[in-house]
Amino acid sequence: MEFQNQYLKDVYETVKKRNAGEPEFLQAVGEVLESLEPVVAVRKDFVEEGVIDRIVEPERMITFRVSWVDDNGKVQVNRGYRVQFNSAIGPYKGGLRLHPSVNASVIKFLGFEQIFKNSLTGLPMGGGKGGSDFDPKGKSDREIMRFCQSFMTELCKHIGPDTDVPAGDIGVGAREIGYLFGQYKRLRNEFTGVLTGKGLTYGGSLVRTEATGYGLCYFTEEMLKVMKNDSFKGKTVVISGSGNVAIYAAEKATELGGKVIALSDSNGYICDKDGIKLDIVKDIKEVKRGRIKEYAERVPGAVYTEGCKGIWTIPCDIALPCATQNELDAEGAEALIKNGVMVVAEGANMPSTPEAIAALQKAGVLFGPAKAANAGGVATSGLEMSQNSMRYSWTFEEVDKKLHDIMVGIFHSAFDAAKTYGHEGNLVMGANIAGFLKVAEAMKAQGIAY
Ligand code: NDP
Ligand code: 2IT
Repeated sequence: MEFQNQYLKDVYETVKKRNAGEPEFLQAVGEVLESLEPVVAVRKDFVEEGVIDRIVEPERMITFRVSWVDDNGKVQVNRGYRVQFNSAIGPYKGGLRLHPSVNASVIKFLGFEQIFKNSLTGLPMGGGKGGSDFDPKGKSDREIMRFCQSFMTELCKHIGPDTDVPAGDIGVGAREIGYLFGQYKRLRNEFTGVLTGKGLTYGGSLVRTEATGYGLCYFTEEMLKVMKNDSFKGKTVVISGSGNVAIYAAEKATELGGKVIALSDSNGYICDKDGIKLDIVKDIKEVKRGRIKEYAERVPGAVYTEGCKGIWTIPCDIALPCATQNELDAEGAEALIKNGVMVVAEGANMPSTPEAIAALQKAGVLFGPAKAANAGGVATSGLEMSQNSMRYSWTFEEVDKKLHDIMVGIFHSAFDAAKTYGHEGNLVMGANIAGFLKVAEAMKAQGIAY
């Protein structure tokens, strides 16, 4: 990480010292600080107010024991986390991730990115994130329920509809949100919009399930239109992952005229040159909670390849990484470039390594960064919060239209900020700068707590 500005350099040194051994967090902070070079050059006030020193330190980090009893009567212990990173523009907001790779570094990188993403949506939401190293794979519904109840028994002391509003992320979907919500209500005797991604029968919003994937495609469509006078029509699309984000990105990409030919999970990827049949994917992943490999067993002509990284060697026009952090590295980027990729837009959080981003940008590939491109999920969570406060429900069309307009707005905020600060076309810088400015102004206005 090379900084020209001495203040940014000093801040990053402190962050490195204070968060040693947290590579994902340092990666996320490094990228944002780099983007802020042209901002600090003209905004001495932010330097004087220590805004950047403050924004890189979470307001609060909660770590707790989650003990639960498995189906064999054996006691299991996991570690739970919630980082309440920044509340300058609204209550903490962000998902919960259940995956064995979860640790403080992963939760802090996600919480940090969430600050800027939420700001970009234009809705009043601060940044937070949480989760546990619990592995949901192979667990029964009852085990998931007992884990979620134990997790919420502690988490409920720290959250609330005007304080901190969690939602889903990897390993947390409608089933888990239901168990978490039930336990919150039981413990607090309160029916409130304390979580988003709720079921439609108890305060959930239409379109929240589809929102991240749909939003990613609305963003990508606008990026193609403005920057290349083009669209999804007739394009070959490769999508990594086969979870919530990947499935609904595939659905909308297909609706917009693209042909999705590949999906993956952590074991391997499938390629179906005729176009992926999403009803089969939904049955495998959403109904049976199975593996993507089963697609090739069910669909003649589809091919399964072991190992997930090879997915980027499939020739495509549009690549949408929708699985996890650092899944697209320099090698993957080079393979995409060699095969003539036109657009990479991130559905997952930080899926591309810094080396991959540099290679793609150098090759002139349109690059839509996660903070902007995947903000549709949390934006629709924000719309769920509004509907809960009003005790009202909008129709599918109403929410979808608002989501579409928010994604188009996010593209233009990022595009315009990049231009204003002298880096036209660089949406990584544009998204970081536009997201930062609103939060920084709010932090400055609210003063420093001595
Ligand atoms: P899901 O749990 O629904 O699906 C995750 C998918 O990614 C699965 O196919 C999973 O495969 C794969 N995956 C997870 N970890 C790895 C890994 N280490 N290596 C390879 N593949 C992996 O999660 P989501 O679809 O909700 O989340 C996907 C990404 O999108 C995450 O980065 C998340 O932070 C981000 N995101 C999610 C939002 C949401 O609203 N849900 C909003 C914005 C961003 P397997 O089954 O083998 O584990
Ligand atoms: O990374 C994300 O933006 C999410 N997992 C969604 C968060 C939310 O509060 O809906």
